[in-house]
Amino acid sequence: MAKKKVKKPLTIQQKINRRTFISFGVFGAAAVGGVLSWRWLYHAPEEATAITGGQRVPLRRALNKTEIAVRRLLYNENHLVKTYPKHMAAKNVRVNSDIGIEAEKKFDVADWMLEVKKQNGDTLKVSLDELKMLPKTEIVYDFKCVEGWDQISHWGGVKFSDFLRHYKLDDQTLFQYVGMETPDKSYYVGVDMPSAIHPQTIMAYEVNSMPLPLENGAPLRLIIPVKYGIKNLKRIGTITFSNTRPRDYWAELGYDYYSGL
Ligand SMILES: Nc1nc2c(c(=O)[nH]1)N[C@H]1C(S)=C(S)[C@@H](COP(=O)(O)O)O[C@H]1N2
Ligand SMILES: [Mo]
Repeated sequence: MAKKKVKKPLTIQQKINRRTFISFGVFGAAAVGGVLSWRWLYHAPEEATAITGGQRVPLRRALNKTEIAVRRLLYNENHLVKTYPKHMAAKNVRVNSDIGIEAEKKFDVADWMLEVKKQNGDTLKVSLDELKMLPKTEIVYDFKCVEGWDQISHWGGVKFSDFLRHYKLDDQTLFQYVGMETPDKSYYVGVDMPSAIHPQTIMAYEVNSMPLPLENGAPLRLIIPVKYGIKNLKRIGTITFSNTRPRDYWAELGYDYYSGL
């Protein structure tokens, strides 16, 4: 019968030595790994300066992934923003910021038409009267500006999703983003599709049941309650659809592209 080889048990000192060796090994590998990944990131190409810029490509990729994950965790696109009874709406609606709609700039509401540029190159032109024939949606909610003020206000217009459906633009919702610009192209926003087709997002032509004043965005402005004021573009001129982020006035200046509430 073959004699079983008996392993000699390790002494305490041997055990300590072995553990020390292993932990230094692990620690050292981690350190080398850290330095290597830092060098990899440091030498990685810089992203093109566009919507966002000045970051290494892999880092931006990670940032974007984190943004999406955090958003899914904290924010459900289907939740409804709190609404209020009409009597609680401010009688004097604030006017804030007029980029692209400056009073001295010549603009005639009568000449205005909404331009929708489809991805296949087709352009659809819609008049205000045509928009007013669609079902009207009203909302009273707390409008919030990143500058620190908010105001309960009452808006009326066409639900963006109703508009898309009516003009057979449903296929455009397969794109990830909607871009909107003022007719003079000096103020512009990009909005993720889930927020654009959110049931409370409207293109408003009324405030307090009256036609929208020019300084609040006449003839048509975006009211997107799931976003801060900066995304609520006044005087929509053109609408586009894309899978890349449309240019965004405030994101270019460092504000959060998403700007959700
Ligand atoms: N064309 C245009 N739209 C705009 C702006 C602007 O400067 N130009 N400012 C935005 C900001 S920062 C806010 S808070 C709201 C203000 O809308 P209100 O003037 O109707 O209160 O409009 C948004 N839409
Ligand atoms: Mo704002």
